[in-house]
Order: sequence, then structure tokens, then C-alpha cells
Amino acid sequence: MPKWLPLQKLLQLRLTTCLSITLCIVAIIQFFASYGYYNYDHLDQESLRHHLYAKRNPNLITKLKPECRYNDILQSSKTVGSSKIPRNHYDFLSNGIMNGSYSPEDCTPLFSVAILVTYRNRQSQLDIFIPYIHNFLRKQNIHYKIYIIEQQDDKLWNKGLLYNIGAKQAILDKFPCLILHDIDLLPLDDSNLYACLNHPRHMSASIDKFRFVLIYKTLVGGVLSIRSDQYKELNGFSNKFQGWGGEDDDFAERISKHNLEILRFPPHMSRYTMLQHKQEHKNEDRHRIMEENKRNSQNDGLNSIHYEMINIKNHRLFTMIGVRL
Ligand code: NGS
Repeated sequence: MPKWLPLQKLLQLRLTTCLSITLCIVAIIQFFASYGYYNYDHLDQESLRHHLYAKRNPNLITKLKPECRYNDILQSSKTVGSSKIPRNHYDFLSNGIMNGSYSPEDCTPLFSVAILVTYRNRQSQLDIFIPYIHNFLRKQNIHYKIYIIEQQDDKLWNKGLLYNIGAKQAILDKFPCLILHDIDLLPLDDSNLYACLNHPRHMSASIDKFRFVLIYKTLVGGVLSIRSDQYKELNGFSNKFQGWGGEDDDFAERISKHNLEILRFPPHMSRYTMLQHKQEHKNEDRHRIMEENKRNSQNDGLNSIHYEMINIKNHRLFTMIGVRL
């Protein structure tokens, strides 16, 4: 047997190991590159103003002021990096805010928006979210009001029902546009105008936690804007989802059943950072409920909410609706 054979074998072995490692790396890169959409379908930045749903709350007192302008906001390239988000707001000034509501001082807004935030036991996130979002929204020339809908019981979390409760109140208060907002998401782009379009808009299409890709095309969870009349038409959210997950996919199904589209702004206008938290308990029944609801959802939603209202408290920076389910 020639002397060089073991060395040749060793070399061969090394070569195959190197090859397999390279193949593995390529496969991993491929997997991550194909998981989600970097450049999802979206409206053109130039055409956005044609899609806006301009409607004010009739209760808003407007004095003789010129109409607010939105072009500069929609064209703004100002953005903040996820790592630059302030974690405390000791220097926060609440100028102009009353009961969670704000309207620009020197112009008449074209949009009135109710921001609905479902909540339980996340004080540290509330402390970051509230001042951040007020600072962000006060630059947008819109009239808005922040509602926090708090589940004050130990039952399983029911986000869909909480959104229905918030929407009912905001509609009673005559808001024509609802923005359903996770408390752990903070917008990064000034151009992400908090207003409704003529179709529902998934606003948080580009989140740092998901490497700024849209994880699937029908995702509407996170931050979603929808006209109040359309929310009523869809009969709101299903009240049946208890625990984490599924209620938003069920809502997407309602949107498509009513021949509405899910619109999005371009990725560079739709970036958010997600505050860290532990994963909620998953609802094991969520897929079954979604299947059931595909067949019948007419009597499950805004028209069938049961809850005990504890109180509605007006704080300076938000209105808190406390409920037991
Ligand atoms: C899907 C969930 C949605 C959820 C989305 C993103 O799998 O409710 O993930 O979740 N649908 C089902 O479970 C059927 S996230 O990673 O942002 O917490 O919104």
C-alpha cells in the first residue's frame, strides 16, 4: 500500500466537511432570505394622498384656521434607529394634550383618529409608549385621542373583545377612523401618517424583530388602521379568541370576505421597533376557531360583546377603559 494514502484520505475528508459546511451556510442564508417579504406590495409614495380618508370628528371645535397640510409629512425622510428610542421621558412636556387627546393649534386637521391600545400588566411598556407616541403624533397635524382598554381580571387575554369594547366607545365619541395599536410597537418613520385610507391599512409592515420583513401577506396584527364604518360593517373582531394568536388572522379573513383590501405604505415608511416581552400563552384552539368562523361569523363580534365596565378614567395622557370580561 502506498504511503500517501492516509494523507489523501484525510484531505478528502476535510474537503467533504468543508463542502457540507458551505452547503449548510448557503441553505441557512436561503431559508432566511425567503422567509418573509422585504419588498411587499405597497402603494406608491407619490399617490398616497389620493387614498387618504379625510374625515373629522364632528365634535371637534374648529376655529377659523387654515387647513393643515400633509405633503411634507408624507415626504419626510426623517427616521430614528431602533437603538435610539428613549427608554425614559423625564423631560416630556404634555403641552396641548387633554384626556389623551390633541389637536394642532395653528391649523384645522383633516383627520380625527382614535388610537386603541389593549392592555394588561405592562406598566413598563406603557411608560415608554405613551410619551413616545404623543411626541410622534403631535408632529403629524392630526386630531387624535388615545384609549387604553385594560382587561382587569385574571381570565385569559382576549384582545379581539377588548378592541371591540374600545371601538364601541370611540365610535360613540364620533371618531371616523380607528388605529388598533399594540403597546409594544413604536413607529420609527415620521412619514408614517396616522390616518385612515379608504381601505384598511396594515401599518406595521416592517418590524425590527422580523428583520424588517413582512412575515406573511395577510398579516394585519401589530398596527392597523380602519375606518369606523368599515369596522362596523365587518362586525369588528371575533370575541372567541382567548389567549395569544389568531384573532388578527380571523380579522384579515373578515376584511377579504367584505371585499376590502389590505393596503400598506412602502417599507421605508412602515418601520417599527418592538419592545421586548415574554411570549404570551398560546391559544391551542385558535386554528379550530378560525375554521369555524369561516363558516359563520355574523353573530360573533361587535354585535355580541359581553363584559362588565369597571370605569372610564380620563388621565391627562390617555383615557383608560377598565373592564372585566
Ligand atoms: C401568527 C399568528 C398571529 C400573530 C402573528 C405574528 O402565527 O396571530 O403570528 O405574531 N396566527 C396564528 O397563530 C394563527 S408575532 O410574532 O408578532 O407575535 O399576530
